[in-house]
Amino acid sequence: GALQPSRDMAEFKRVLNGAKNIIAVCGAGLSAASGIPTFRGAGGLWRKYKAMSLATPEAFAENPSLVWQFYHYRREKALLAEPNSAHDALAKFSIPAIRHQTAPGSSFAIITQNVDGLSVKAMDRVWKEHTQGNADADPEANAPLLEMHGRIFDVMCTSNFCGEVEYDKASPICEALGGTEEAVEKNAMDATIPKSKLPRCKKCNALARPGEFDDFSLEQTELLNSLEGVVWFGEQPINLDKNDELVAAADLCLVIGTSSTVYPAAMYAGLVQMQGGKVAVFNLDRSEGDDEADFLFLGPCEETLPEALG
Ligand code: BJW
Ligand code: ZN
Repeated sequence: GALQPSRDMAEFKRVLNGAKNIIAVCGAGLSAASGIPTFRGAGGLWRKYKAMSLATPEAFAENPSLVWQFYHYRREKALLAEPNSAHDALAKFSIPAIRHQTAPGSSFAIITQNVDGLSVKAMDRVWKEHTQGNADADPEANAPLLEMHGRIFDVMCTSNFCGEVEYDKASPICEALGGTEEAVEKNAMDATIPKSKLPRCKKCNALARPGEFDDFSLEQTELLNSLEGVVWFGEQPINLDKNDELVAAADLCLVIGTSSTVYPAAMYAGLVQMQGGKVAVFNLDRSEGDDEADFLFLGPCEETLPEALG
């Protein structure tokens, strides 16, 4: 990496102009301006409970009520949220005709750790606006969006033998969780909802967890083996092979709104640099490893990113 990251936007734009394979590695700070609390750092939600201690299979096994309140709270936030100008800037940049004005001939992919679905929402809207009437315009083919930690609206059966997963935007997800948001805000979670009143599998009535699986085309046995929750510590992030491919090909890595403390996402920038590529960090504050970056743009990414990519 550089001795001192550059803060020079004009210089960044020259690097962008010469980049061939660009990836964006995103974290909770990308959605902060949309009203979704981050995990760590200023405005991080969890004072009483550390997010790290809630986002684990062990925490869920020990106190599913507590973990469900955490997820219910965030589901409700995500339901109300709209993409902000940083999501929109990335979505616009995913359209080749737009991107190729600043980065001619380049490819682009978004790897997000966020489970809120806001990047998908931004992509849907921006692609519709810019490709009116062209049914062939396929965002996935042009700019993959990888939600490596899953999706918060997926709800998965905890029974190994069932395999039921539903995309469920119900608000509240179950009666007992309805209205518990306020207690979460006040740091007064009363995590004593009995299992029988927490979300249950619609097929076999076992306890359900926030979850998803990543490939609808798999055969049944493979399917059962590939079941994923929203990805908790110790669990395998989704579609890692695809991430690895994109990272291996990248010559420019944008690191956006992440503390860069959670692996494997936290190591992608370093890998890109090791193969000779450049790294540009967009973060409100200093973050892990940013002194190694080639560029560092401190400030709200909803302001810095539209400028950098526009
Ligand atoms: C703004 C802003 C604004 C605010 N503008 N910026 C290697 C070394 C050491 C440990 C490990 C290792 N490999 C694996 C591990 C273990 C573990 C790990 O990383 N532990 C660390 C704590 C050390 N990793 C795992 O267990 C992962 N699994 C794995 O590696 O499996 C391997 C495997 C392979 C094959 C088979 C089996 C296994 C899984 C990690 C799962 C993380 N899960 C969570 C919850 C997801 C669901 C949910 O959302 O609830 O993911 S935890 C939480 O952290 C969530 C986030 O996606 C993730 C990262 O957080 P993020 O996005 O960086 O947010 P914050 O809050 O930390 O930072 C926000 C930033 O934004 C701050 O910097 C602010 O300044 C900034 N900001 N406003 C710009 N407006
Ligand atoms: Zn089930």
